Amino acid sequence: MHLSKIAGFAAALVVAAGLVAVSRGAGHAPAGEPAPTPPATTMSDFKKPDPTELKKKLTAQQFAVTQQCGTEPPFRNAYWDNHEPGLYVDVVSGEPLFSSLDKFDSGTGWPSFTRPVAKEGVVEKADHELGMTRTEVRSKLGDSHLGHLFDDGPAPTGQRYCINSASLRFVPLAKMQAEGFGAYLAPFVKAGLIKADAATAVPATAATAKRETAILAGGCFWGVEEILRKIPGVLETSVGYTGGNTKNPSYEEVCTGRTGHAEGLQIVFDPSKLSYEDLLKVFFRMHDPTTRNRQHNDVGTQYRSAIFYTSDEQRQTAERVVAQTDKSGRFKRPIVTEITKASEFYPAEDYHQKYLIKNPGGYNCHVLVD
Ligand code: MHO
Repeated sequence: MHLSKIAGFAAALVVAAGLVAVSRGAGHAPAGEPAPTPPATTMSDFKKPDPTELKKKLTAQQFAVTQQCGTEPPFRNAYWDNHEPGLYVDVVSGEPLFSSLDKFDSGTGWPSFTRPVAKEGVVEKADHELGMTRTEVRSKLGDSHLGHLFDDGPAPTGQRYCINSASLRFVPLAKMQAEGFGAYLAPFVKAGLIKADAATAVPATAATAKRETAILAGGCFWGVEEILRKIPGVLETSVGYTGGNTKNPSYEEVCTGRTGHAEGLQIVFDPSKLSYEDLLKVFFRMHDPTTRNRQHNDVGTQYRSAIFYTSDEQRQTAERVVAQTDKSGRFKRPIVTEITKASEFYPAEDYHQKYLIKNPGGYNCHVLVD
């Protein structure tokens, strides 16, 4: 671990010496601009969960990096090569830390920024490990270890915040408003990435927007979420356990196949943009509803195909879509998808949420077909 950080450090020195041209349009807003106000949610209320709780919520790597000052491998992490516009927040506390506008390709294999979104949002500490003095960067509220700060960055600050992806969660620009980070949109407007009216518009997830909830199960929830979260009209998704009897089940318990729970996806969608019927049609294009208690390699009741309806209207639509799909000849065998009234939905551990964003190339047995 330490060695890879030294290697990255050496690579950065090469970069700093001008041997490799890597700086790419970092810093779109002048340094020293007033820091935006924190998002609507009062972050200062944040209470860090105890280590046992955190171990359940985080991946082993997220825990090692944020709680034990670990270092993830370069190039094999979620965000080193992410070029999407948006905000990077602390994976533990959700506090805003870095902006894509300040991100640059450092060549080190770690996400690198010229500055944090707010200087007072991070804590810089001398670190004398590895026989050299470096500056450790930690988050203020979560007190997560984030990475290190070096003085060899590009303009406008000349600094390089070398950050572990494992300490971050990325909020795409399009979701910032809805997730309560509207106060951080102004620099993106200035950079021409979003229109001013879009930044001030009422977010789609506000109380005024129409919201309907659907709960679907179709095998390993990682792949189900990865496909459905991107369907236009889908506002929010969360993976979890539902349809069984055990209260607050853990992933390990559900894995035994004895809780009766299915790995499911709770979907909040805007019915004026996406009808429940169309959502179900997508559902039948992304999993095999004809294999009972099984989806590809994954076998067990937790992998069953199921529609958990949240209204009688949804039940009727589900029955109709199943009958139509059966008749259409799309599948050679009959559909065995269970249609059941929704019961309590228990959100899964944090490390399962948006799993394939956090673990690009991770296990996925779902594809969306025509
Ligand atoms: N076959 C996969 C399923 C994961 S899914 C979240 C695994 O064992 O990792 O059930």
